[in-house]
Amino acid sequence: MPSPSTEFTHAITRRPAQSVVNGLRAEDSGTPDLENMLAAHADYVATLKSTGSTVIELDALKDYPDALFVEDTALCLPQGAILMRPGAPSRMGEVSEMAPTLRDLYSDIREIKGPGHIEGGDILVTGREVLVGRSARTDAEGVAELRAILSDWGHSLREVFTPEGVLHFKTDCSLLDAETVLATRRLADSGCFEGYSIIYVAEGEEAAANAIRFNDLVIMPAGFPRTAETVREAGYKVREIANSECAKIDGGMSCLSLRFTPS
Ligand code: CIR
Repeated sequence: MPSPSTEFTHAITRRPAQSVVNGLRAEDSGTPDLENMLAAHADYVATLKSTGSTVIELDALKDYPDALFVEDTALCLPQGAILMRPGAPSRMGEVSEMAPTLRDLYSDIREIKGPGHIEGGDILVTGREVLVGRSARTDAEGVAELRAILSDWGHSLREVFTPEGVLHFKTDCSLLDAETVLATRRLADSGCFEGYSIIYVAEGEEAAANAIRFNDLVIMPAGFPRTAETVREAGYKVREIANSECAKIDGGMSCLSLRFTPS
C-alpha cells in the first residue's frame, strides 16, 4: 500500500521571480543570484518529475519575493488541503495566489482563518501523526485551528517547539520514511521525536536537515557530504540539489514544493 507520508502523485512548485533578491532572511549572507537559482530550481523540478510524479509549475509572482517557497502556503493531505495563514505579513497574499490551483485539485479545501498564524514549514506529517512546531511564524492559535480541522479528518496533531533562532520546524528535520526522521541534535534533543528512529545530521552540517523524501528519493541540499553518506548508508537513494542561492534567503528542499496525492 502506498505510504501517504512519502509517496506522492503530485507536486506544486513556483518559479522564482526577479524580486527573489528581496526575499526575507534572518541574516545577510549576500544577494541570491537569479540565474544560479533558476538552474537549481529547474534541477529540483526535473528530479521530482523523475520519480514519475506530475509537477504543476506555477508562474513567478513578482509582488511576492518569497512565493517560490510554496510549502508555507498550504498543507495537503489525502482528505483535502488546508490554506495556511503565514506569520510573515509580506507572505500573507501568497495564500490566495495558491488557492485556485488547490481548488482545482481537491474537493475539500479548508482554511486557517485567524487570528492565529501557521506556516507549512512548521508541519511534519509522519506515518502516525502530524507534528507542528511553534515558531516565530506559527503560534498557539494557529496550531489550535489546525488541530480542529485535522481532527475532522482523523489525524492527530502533536504540538512541539522549534528551537529559538531556527526559522521553521522543518528547517531542522525531515521525514525519511514513516517512522524515521533526519534531524539536527539541537531539535531532536528536545525529545520531540521520541518513538521514532532518528538519523542525525553531521555536526556543522545542520542545513542538511531540510531534505524531502519524495517517492523513492531523498532529495537533499548539496554540500553536506557526511550527512549524505550517512543517509545513503542507511539504505536511502539520495539525490543532491544545489541550494546555495535559496539558502541565502533561508529556503531549502522542503520549502520549494507542496507534495501530495489529491483525493
Ligand atoms: C521566509 O523567510 O519566509 C523565506 N525567506 C524562507 C521560507 C522557507 N520556507 C520553509 O522553510 N518552509
